[in-house]
Amino acid sequence: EKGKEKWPRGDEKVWKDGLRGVDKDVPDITRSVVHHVQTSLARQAYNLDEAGAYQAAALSVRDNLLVNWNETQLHFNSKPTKRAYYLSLEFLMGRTLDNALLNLGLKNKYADGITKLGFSLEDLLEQERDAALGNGGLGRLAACYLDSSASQELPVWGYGLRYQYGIFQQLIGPDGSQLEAPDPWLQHDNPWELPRSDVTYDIRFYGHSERVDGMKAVWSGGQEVLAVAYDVMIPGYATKNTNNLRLWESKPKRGFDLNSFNAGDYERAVESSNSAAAITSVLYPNDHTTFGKELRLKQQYFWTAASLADILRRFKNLDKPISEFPEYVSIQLNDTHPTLAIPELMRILLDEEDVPWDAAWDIVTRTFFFTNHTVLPKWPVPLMQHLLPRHMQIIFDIVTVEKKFPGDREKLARMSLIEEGFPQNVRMANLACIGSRKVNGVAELHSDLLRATIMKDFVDFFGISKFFNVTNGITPRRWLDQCNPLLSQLIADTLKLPKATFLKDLTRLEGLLKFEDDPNFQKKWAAVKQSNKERLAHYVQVTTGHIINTKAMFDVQIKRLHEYKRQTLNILGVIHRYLALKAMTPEERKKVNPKVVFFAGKAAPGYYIAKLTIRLIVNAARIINEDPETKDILSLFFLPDYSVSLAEILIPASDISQHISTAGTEASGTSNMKFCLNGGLLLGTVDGANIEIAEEVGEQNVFFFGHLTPAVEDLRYQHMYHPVPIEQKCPGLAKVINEVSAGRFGDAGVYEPLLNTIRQNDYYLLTEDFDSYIQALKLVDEAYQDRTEWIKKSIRTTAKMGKFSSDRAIQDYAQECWNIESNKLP
Ligand code: T68
Repeated sequence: EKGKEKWPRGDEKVWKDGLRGVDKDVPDITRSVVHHVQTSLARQAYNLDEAGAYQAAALSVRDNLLVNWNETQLHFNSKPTKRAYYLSLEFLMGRTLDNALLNLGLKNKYADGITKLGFSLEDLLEQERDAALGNGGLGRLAACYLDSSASQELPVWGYGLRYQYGIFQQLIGPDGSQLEAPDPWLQHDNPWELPRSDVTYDIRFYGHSERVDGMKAVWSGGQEVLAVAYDVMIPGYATKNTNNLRLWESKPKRGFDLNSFNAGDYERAVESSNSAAAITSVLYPNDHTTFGKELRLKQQYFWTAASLADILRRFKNLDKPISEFPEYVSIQLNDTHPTLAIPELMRILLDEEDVPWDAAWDIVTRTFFFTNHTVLPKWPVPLMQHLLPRHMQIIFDIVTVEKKFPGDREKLARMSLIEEGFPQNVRMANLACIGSRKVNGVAELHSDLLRATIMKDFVDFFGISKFFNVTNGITPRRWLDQCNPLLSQLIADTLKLPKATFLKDLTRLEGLLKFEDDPNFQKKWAAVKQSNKERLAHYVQVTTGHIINTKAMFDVQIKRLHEYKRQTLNILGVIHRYLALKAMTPEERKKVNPKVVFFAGKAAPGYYIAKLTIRLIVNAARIINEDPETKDILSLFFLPDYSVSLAEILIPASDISQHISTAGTEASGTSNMKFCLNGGLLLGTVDGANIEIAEEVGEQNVFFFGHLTPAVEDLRYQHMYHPVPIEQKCPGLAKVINEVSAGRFGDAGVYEPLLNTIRQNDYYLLTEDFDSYIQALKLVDEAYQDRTEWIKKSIRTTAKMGKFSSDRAIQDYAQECWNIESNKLP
């Protein structure tokens, strides 16, 4: 066994002493920070600003992570271990310093040390820029899963891309529209990554593929690009285990093309080197819809090919026959984005490892697991043929083999990897499905829908057991302890448990149920919420200048802007409320419970309708917040540039949050879980994980409204073929729409395209759900009047969130799919 070999060089004791890292004592911490100030930053106490102090503190914490990271890798390499790999084009990590300190259990000590050096840790934490290499739920889920894998001492690595620019920065222009600016997050040194200039792979594009014998081929020519590894340390909570997230950067293979350079064609030489660097330059800012773009396909192949080469190299160190690959490697495909890994592994096995077709396909289909999150991307055959000729050949070979399956023609056509048409398309979801051992959706309803609709033919063919559910989860470390330290402490004090107990086993929160009737506890519970509301109000005051009434109910909807998520329903509901308030007498208004509504979220830059919704929210806020008659009882904010860090302030402050997608459209949702964990109640449709949340906390503790999934299809059909004018269908909504249309919130005319989506075929069924939505909002108002009962609901909600820990979700994957085991560092 490698780990038991004799010490490689020098005196083991001397080495071990040096490797022990920073001791957990304050003098050692300050010494290490000062050391980094002097050596890494070449500064002194005289010229150190907060940004510098943050860098030095981060480098000092990073030293701890590196020691643990190294030990973890050594530990898992010391004997052949099965590993799982999470392939995700997005990892929405947010900030690292606070999380790392909490996971290492060093936060208080560092706070003391930093204070002694004349800074405040809280201020330094604010210096860090979010790592925002993701669009929304899918990317944040990947980040939560890394935290849970490390915290449970599982051998899991993430693989992704090191984009130079993350999700764009959102600005609001003078007319209320979203503007986009780049996010150069790597402008300052990033202390949380480790460049691995020795870990590189050549990745080929274009060229031609020539069959050599049978199913084998040689792929040559074209363009070669270098993939360079950057490692990001992922510390587990209350464990030394520290996993790895490996991100790839693209670089030209040679500085530039010397042939062109010598021939005097300088521009061409630089162009090809630029085109290599372009691959990982920017995250595509479209959630759900990016396909058809050559650079996007290049990103997908570059990343899957580099990751697979790396995984194979690690496997080869084990000296096992290639047929045992699936015994040591499981690969989870996060949506269809990494599906090219399937033909890529086939290519390696066939062309480089000399494995016959059937044996290769057997290895592939025992290695991959596929999680579906949303819709079904397709890639045009001609584009793939040009960029990846060998992979297109393999996909056609898979189709040839598929054709030998028995079955009726129509069904085969539906299941085919190739969609006929001009041009033909490759259906990535079908490829991911047939190339994987198992397929899952991300909440019960979503998995049921998959099995009943898009995967139905595959269920008939492969059997139901290939298709299963893993309900999403969130990490309680970041989404309770880090973002809501007061609540975490109150829970620990009340349950008389160390935080680590419930942060590692979230079902322990159920212990809070015993205290729901205790007035003293209720008071403390309410005080925590109040102080989080004040923290948010402070943020809003500093960033926008507005003063918020923190005694008001805080109502929050924060997520990507999307028609299906129906922020439009929310803003029209707010306007409805405003009009109702305006119609009241001053006496009547005095009885109304004040409310502050918060929105945040980005729209894809090309998503015109979603951007109009932002504009309407912003401009409605400008009118409503200035209205002296109502501003004390209703105000409205669109907080720009939504991010993980902003979510960490908003979520703990919410009394009620909205998750109001048209039934059957939100695969799961994960912020719903975050709000509930922090004692916010939920107003939502019967969709995604809302359903399972209600099952846990009890339907009497959530506010449901709207049509159910089975009704949606029929309603849409009626809208299509038997349209009814909106004045008739939903007079309340018609009135609101008319006010907007008439220019009451500025810009008469500009909102017409948005309003027409509702007036015309109303695909997302706002006219169908509006009345019950308004009714549900009324119930929320009434419930909030009875503050004691509200607090009890809030306590019960938090207490029943155990199921939604990402630790549980990761255990589901580890057992159902990956077949890997925990292995704690001594
Ligand atoms: C989300 N999907 C689901 N996609 O919408 C959400 N897509 O219901 C679910 O909770 C979450 O995944 C986690 O399972 C996304 O976030 C994307 O962001 C995306 C990005 C690029 C391309 C396609």
